[in-house]
Amino acid sequence: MDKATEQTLKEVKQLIQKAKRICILTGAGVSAESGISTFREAQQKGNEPGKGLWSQYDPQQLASIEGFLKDPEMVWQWYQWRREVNQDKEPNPAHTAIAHWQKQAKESGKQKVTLITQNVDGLHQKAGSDPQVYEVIDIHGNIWQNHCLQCREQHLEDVTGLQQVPECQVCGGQVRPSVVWFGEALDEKKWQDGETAAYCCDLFLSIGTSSQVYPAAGLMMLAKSQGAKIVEINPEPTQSLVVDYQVIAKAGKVLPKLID
Ligand code: BJW
Ligand code: ZN
Repeated sequence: MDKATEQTLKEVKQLIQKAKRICILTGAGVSAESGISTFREAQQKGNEPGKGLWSQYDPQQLASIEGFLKDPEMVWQWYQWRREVNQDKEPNPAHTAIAHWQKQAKESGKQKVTLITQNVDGLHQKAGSDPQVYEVIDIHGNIWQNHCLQCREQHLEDVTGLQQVPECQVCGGQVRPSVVWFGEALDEKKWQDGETAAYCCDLFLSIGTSSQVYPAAGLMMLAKSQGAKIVEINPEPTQSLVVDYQVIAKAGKVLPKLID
């Protein structure tokens, strides 16, 4: 690690120690070190090299309501494939450090740490950021859950290996993954909780996200408008103008150092 990064880390560590209300926004980069392709990387490479079938499709087209309506089977199979790829993946030191921080903050009562994740892979939860215990908001949903497109009934049955779109037993509609696609509104309660956390925080950490997808990307601006310090952790820094501290490094490398 170079001198400049070491210095930034030192300053960010001090900010972390002083902060009372922390809001963390994570993106796909946090799961990269667990072996899950980031969204835009997948877009460039066509998911994973050698994964023939999907290399000809654009994830941005598939992760949309238009994509599903046009070819439900193909989109369903894409999610089935991603679930298969994700099922053996484990949290990495970035997930663990955040979970540890949430636990420590709750026990000491000295800090409030809200985690907002755009990731649907469930790895934060697997690392111990349990939404039943801590403030954890999965604003883009969860790839492991399904619901009916038509009546929104949750479908809890095991769909492992199922290649055809399941039919809703209540209304006969199509069952889909419970994730937020392009063009869809985010869950109102989750979004309100996320906005409140960003609005009230004194320190905002943006970790492993390209900050290109709205409304999530707007949370950083909201925090800044209320005087919060903004820290970004990303090996490829974004162009965001509101960032106060840029930690140009992998999340799994630096988060355990920042939070101990
Ligand atoms: C590392 C690392 C390491 C690598 N350590 N870092 C305003 C302006 C312009 C457009 C819009 C706007 N408002 C809305 C829109 C439209 C659209 C949008 O934002 N489009 C943009 C592309 C321009 N937004 C929407 O449609 C949203 N809905 C909406 O606004 O609805 C309005 C409405 C209201 C009322 C009624 C109806 C509608 C919904 C957005 C949903 C996004 N869904 C997805 C798919 C989820 C399901 C799935 O996974 O299949 O969410 S898209 C995809 O992008 C996914 C991600 O959560 C999201 C964000 O991506 P993320 O996490 O930032 O990943 P990457 O790949 O972009 O970046 C990874 C980063 O990690 C990189 O920077 C790397 O360098 C870094 N990295 N290794 C740390 N080791
Ligand atoms: Zn239904």
